Amino acid sequence: MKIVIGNKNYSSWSLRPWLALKHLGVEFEEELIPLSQPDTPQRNRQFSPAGKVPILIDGGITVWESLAILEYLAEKYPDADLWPRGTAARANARAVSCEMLSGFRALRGACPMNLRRPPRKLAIDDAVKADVARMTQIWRDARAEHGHGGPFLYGAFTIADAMFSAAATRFRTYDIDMDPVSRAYVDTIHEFEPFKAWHAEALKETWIVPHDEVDDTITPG
Ligand SMILES: N[C@@H](CCC(=O)N[C@@H](CS)C(=O)NCC(=O)O)C(=O)O
Repeated sequence: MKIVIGNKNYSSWSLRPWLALKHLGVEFEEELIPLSQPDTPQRNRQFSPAGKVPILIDGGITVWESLAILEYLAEKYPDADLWPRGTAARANARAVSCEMLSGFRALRGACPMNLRRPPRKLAIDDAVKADVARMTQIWRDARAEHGHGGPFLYGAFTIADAMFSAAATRFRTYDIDMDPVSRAYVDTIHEFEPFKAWHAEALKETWIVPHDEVDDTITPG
């Protein structure tokens, strides 16, 4: 299998299926196509007509869209429980993963994933605050209702954690206020070995994507 990804520092959508691949412990190749270069869409379109990363190639099968890739992996490796086992937990995990895929646009726009940015507080507007409130409610509810078997949303690592992983980094990078349950969850993502491996590689990158470099710092308090 091969996964085509963007820069590890900025490509939040690439992070998601890459984490699942590492978690599965399967062998895979990766090809990194830097984001926001003049030839980026053209290079991405060599692999997928959608022209965006991530893209998974498994023999003759090409899958794009992060959640579709994760679904493909769940189907290919059914014993890995990439979705939680219980029907209620699985339904909930699917619903919140779809929310992540299609929503939280204010938070994603104002606080791009940028793993190299030293953590500093950012002034956030009401739309971002509303996204933060909804996201942390999802995390608290999942942890309370389904998270008894481990530190992830549904206990063990699942696709829902892959989907929220990039968001968790934003909470640290922009020093966003959160409740203790959400803070513990953000820490869990940062301590997850596959995430640490991605993060270490991100820190070595030197490409700059200017529109993802947000530096509107405010004085805390
Ligand atoms: N909904 C897509 C979003 C994919 C996406 O927007 N990827 C970005 C990188 S994170 C991209 O390829 N951008 C193309 C570019 O920068 O030219 C998914 O979930 O995979």
